[in-house]
Amino acid sequence: MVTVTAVRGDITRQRVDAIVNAANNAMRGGGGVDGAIHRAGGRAILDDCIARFPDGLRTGDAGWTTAGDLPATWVIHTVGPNYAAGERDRGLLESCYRRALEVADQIGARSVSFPLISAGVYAWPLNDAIDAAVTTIAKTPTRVEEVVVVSFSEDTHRRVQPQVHRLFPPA
Ligand code: AR6
Repeated sequence: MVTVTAVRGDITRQRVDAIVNAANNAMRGGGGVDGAIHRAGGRAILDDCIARFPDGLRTGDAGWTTAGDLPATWVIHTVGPNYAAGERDRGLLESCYRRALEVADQIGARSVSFPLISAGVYAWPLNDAIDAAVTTIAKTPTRVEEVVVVSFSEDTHRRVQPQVHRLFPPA
């Protein structure tokens, strides 16, 4: 059984097996959480992205690289739909969480931290982004034992926590 918790913080500091990155199709770094992960993890992440994803990554899909200098072992990269650019298929956003958990199972990650995919630069409406995250994590069969939903701002964390508690009541 997976346990899910919500925390406020910087995902690059998480001591888990894998952290998830909200990347873009090119898979060569960017702003937001992607920029923070590449900055903190160092050049090894970009080198691995170039080696493993010569053609980038499709929206809704996920894949892994080293985590470089980060405390985590792996970065699982996924590409959320760009709501601001008119990509509004919620199935694609749910697919990011499902595929990221499948990749976690492939590599044997047992603890995984997620940011709120598409909820920043890609401008997915926040409450729906939270609902997609929590409900998809709840219904995806996985061998991951511990999921942490990491919010960068206190304001976002205050919205995420009740949704997590609704589906995963604290012991
Ligand atoms: N730790 C945890 N969450 C964070 C961090 C952090 N260090 N930094 C930002 N967030 P975004 P997207 C939150 O914009 O919407 C990039 O340029 C942020 O507050 O990072 O999927 C990529 O290269 C928000 O709640 O990702 C793509 O081009 C959430 O992470 C594009 O942005 C996601 O915001 C992807 O946009």
